[in-house]
Amino acid sequence: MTRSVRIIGAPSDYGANRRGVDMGPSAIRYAGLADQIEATGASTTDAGDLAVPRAEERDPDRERPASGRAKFLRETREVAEELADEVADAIADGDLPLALGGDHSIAIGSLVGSARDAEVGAIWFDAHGDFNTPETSPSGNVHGMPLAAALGKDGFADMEWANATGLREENVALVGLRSLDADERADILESEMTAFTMSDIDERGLLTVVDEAIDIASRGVEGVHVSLDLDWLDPNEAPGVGTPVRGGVTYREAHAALERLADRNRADDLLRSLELVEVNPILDERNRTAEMAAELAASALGKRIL
Ligand code: B3U
Ligand code: MN
Ligand code: MN
Repeated sequence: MTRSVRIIGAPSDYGANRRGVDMGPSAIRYAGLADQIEATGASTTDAGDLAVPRAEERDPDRERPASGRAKFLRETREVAEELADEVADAIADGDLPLALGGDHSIAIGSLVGSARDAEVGAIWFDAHGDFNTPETSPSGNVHGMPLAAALGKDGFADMEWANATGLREENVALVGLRSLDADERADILESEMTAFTMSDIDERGLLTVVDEAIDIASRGVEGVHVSLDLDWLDPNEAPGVGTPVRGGVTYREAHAALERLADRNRADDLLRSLELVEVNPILDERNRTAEMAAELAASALGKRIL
């Protein structure tokens, strides 16, 4: 079980086109993250925030992919490299790293760091597939590409800063999908990843799907990275995100999913790193999406009523 958690803020909005997600780490801390986690019996330390220069001071196309578009690629790389070091250091010290976004492009750094000294799998709770490449992306926003980057797909094949994860598609499970771009959808179908849509959750039940996702992500590896995009939840529960999509999981389903993860972790010690991304306080209502993020972290780390 997790005994000590290291909070690492990654206030990057380079991967998203909505300003405000860079305030996510402050909002999640303000919502009582450390107290929530300590209620599970774990201790916390806070590594503070990575230094992330304001996007307005940067040229989004200073570093370009070979083809297509990936905005702020250079800045995304710099954040990823710093975050990877922080995450790997936390693990080396025996802590569980908890990265706070920031937009979902920070997952590249989390995954590289988590995988530095071990083989890992990944569970991706998200409305979106995050499997676009610079070629297929309709937006050029890297927060729609982190899985493709970490797996070294197409345009990311020669970017070692992003794909040095050893991650295998067979060990990736996406949960909660309901918004995919056309090419991204075809690429997910062609991949070896396992993608559970909201329809799968409706048909098979949430806990069945979550159990299968955990089995897939943990099979034959030493640990699992759990990436939680708050737009996984229905916008009624989590309005403070840049790209809300109707039809997401409820408050109770979200907690049930992460409580199941905590139970499985208690039994098998599989959780290696965790991240909470895409909280945008500007779009939020009285910080309740940040509160949701803090509460869900506690559920994932074993918080129980009785
Ligand atoms: N698939 C779209 C939209 C998107 C992906 N991730 C978020 N939004 N948060 C894209 O831009 O790649
Ligand atoms: Mn995402
Ligand atoms: Mn998303």
